[in-house]
Amino acid sequence: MATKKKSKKAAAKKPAAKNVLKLKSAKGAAAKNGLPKPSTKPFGQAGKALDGVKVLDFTHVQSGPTCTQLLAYMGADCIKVERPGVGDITRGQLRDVKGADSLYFTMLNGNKRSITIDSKHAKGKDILDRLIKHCDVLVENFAPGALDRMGLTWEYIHKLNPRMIVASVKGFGPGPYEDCKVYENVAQCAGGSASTTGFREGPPLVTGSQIGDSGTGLHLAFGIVSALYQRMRTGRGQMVLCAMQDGVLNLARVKLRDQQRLKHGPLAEYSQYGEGVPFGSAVPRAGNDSGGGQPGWILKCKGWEKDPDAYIYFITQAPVWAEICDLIGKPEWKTDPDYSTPPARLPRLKAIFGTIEQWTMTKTKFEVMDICNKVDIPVGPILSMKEIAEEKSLRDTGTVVEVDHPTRGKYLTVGNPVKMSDSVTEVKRSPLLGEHTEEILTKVLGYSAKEVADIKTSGAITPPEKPSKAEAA
Ligand code: CAO
Repeated sequence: MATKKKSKKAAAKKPAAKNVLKLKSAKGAAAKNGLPKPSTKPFGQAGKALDGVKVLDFTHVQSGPTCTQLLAYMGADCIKVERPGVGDITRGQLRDVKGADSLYFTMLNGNKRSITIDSKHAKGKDILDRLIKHCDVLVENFAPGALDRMGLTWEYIHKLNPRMIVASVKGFGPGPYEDCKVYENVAQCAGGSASTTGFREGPPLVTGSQIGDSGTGLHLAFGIVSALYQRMRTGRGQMVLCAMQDGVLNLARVKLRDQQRLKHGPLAEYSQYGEGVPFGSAVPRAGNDSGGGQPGWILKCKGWEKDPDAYIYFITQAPVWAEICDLIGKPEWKTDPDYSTPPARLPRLKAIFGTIEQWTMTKTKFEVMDICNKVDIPVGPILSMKEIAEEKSLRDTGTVVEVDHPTRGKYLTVGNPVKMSDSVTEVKRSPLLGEHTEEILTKVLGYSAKEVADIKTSGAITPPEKPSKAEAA
């Protein structure tokens, strides 16, 4: 004991220099990794994750813009190239306010700058060349072959800027459909989502979530960030391709899991098993069955007769079965061999959920949520978009953000769903068509005032003049 005490004392007396030395060697190790010294700035004040990354944003509609908006939220400078006079087609689609950019556009193009360039005009090509030399990443989601037809092949871009990452969304990867144009629902159908969504008795269904467009945009953003990281080692760019079919399949992978399980017998957690309906050779539609090993279903709540969203998703998670039995007034099910174990319950799920529903129908979805969560039963209210738009906690976290727009006024958008402690997102409104053309030409690309004047008269950044009636005649 005495020795221990002595050594403790001795340690306390050790000169601080030893500790300093240790810190020094830790610093040395960090330097060997090529990492700078840890910032001493407070978290959230050391810039943003993608500060300094320059993106030539050649995207349109939804999949590509989702990707570049995420990059912009993370701090990248996204320069959106749009066709003079027209812009991204979604500016004018599903318009709700006359003369203002649609919500379709504004909600997918925040935090970006807009420049108009006719990519098929000789001077327009010159501007694009300068942008390619300036930027780190080119993102596009044109129809297959469109970028090549502009003369912007991979070989051309790579020669001009070997560090450039060229990232594309296409409908399909190489194969029989590679030349096809693809929209959201085509991808949902071709990626295995539609055949596994809906009710057994009904047709395939597409989902309201844009897993083909926004889902693929998300995948592409991950590819771009990975390519940027690899470039730190290799010094060169690469092509990044995300096919929408692949993106949907990645999100529907549990169904490919089930396809393989089918070979070994029926899928016991699908309610058709309990109902005695035989399985075919492909994964069936499973209605509202839970995708995992804990059975769940959507149940009516108080007010369902008038409110189409008065429902709750209820999961009969095995570890809280006793709590469920007590809540719904069936304490005897805790010990009844027909109900007490998960396998015993599987053939009876429909009746079990029917009984639970008798209880949920006496409560609002929020009351069910409160009561069940107190005893750890996993449930989820079916929230309408109105409820989500008004939900205070989503506003507080910056997931739903209100921004002001010069022509449409205030609108709601979805902020960055990824929250980072040292890269804080400030959501900014989408740009007007060509709002930053002059700024980018002069401040980013270094064109002189005289050159800008020439470009303006050349027609490379302005819509083609309509011929006067006299000329047309
Ligand atoms: N200046 C001049 N021309 C321009 C231009 C510019 N700034 N920007 C685009 N264009 C031209 C393209 O060069 C192309 O011309 P050509 O076909 O004559 O070479 C033309 O505009 C149309 O491009 P597009 O074929 O991509 O557009 P589309 O409306 O016909 O098709 C879509 C739209 C989405 C089906 C198709 O782009 C596509 O399949 N993209 C890949 C998959 C994808 O992203 N789908 C998601 C759609 S929703 O997010």
